[in-house]
Amino acid sequence: MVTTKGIFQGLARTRNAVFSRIAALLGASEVTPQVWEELEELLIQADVGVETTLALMERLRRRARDEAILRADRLRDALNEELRALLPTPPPLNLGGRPLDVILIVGVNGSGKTTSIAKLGYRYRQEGRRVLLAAADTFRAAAMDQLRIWGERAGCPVVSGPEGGDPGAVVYDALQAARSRGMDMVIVDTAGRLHTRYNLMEELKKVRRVAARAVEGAPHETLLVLDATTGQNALSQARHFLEAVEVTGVILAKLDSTARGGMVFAIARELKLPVRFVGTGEGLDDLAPFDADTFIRGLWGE
Ligand SMILES: Nc1nc2c(ncn2[C@@H]2O[C@H](COP(=O)(O)OP(=O)(O)OP(=O)(O)O)[C@@H](O)[C@H]2O)c(=O)[nH]1
Ligand SMILES: [Mg+2]
Repeated sequence: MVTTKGIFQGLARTRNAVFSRIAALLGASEVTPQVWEELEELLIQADVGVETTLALMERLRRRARDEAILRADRLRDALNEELRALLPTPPPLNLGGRPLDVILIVGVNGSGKTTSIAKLGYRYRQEGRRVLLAAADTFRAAAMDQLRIWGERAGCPVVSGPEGGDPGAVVYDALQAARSRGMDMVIVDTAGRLHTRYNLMEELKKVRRVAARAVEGAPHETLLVLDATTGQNALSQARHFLEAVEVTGVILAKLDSTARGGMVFAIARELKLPVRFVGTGEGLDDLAPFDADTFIRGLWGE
């Protein structure tokens, strides 16, 4: 049996390294200039991002003035509200209600794409979906083998092609195979090499075109996997993807390995993308659907 780690446990490092210090800081009786200064520093440490931190600080200062906030515990309540306001609740994922859902997974190499795909496949299979995985990362034979192994564990068949082959052809084959085998969901793994960024982005566009021609409206979701341990770098990488392909949401992998959970706020504010899932470990069960209230309570340890 695999253990289930929710967002709460996934946030242990962020909570212990940063938010417990913010809680301690804002447990103090009075809001002093030093409290403001330290709060700003701690938010940046949590990888909320400079831009988002400055915007938050400005809103908090204004509220402190307008609402005559003098006590730090009231400032903490205001911070909580402002953090929550940064995470609007998105509409449900655009999945279900059609014969075949197609999810495209993109992201730089090593970010956690293949692992996240296995976890997603496992999760949807448990919900009774019939899930097929497409190994469109044809650049490395090892990448396809890795997906095949994960697919076996997750109970999802995998369609791949020859090493170095056309990723578009793999997607085409996978969609045909899904139809003929009565599957109702295909999750597509893609390559993530940034040093050939131009080719990568052209490849992703082609994969999308192939999917769109084969299945109406596909891909129905394009999820960008970001490695939470890389903090603000992940955001700049994300921007390159957003320039080239339409991304509908984020999977934030490796949240358990980092104190940078504050990234979620920067992703929402600066990329305008909803975080849909977070990775909380290396097991099949270590993927939690993102929920803003649970996330924020998890930061404070509530
Ligand atoms: N702790 C932890 N590790 C993770 C998580 N997600 C992925 N990993 C690890 O991160 C490493 C890279 O994951 P992959 O899924 O291979 O990443 P990828 O994006 O497919 O990489 P490429 O195929 O090389 O582009 C692996 O060692 C995974 O076990 C997570 O949520 N938590
Ligand atoms: Mg991979």
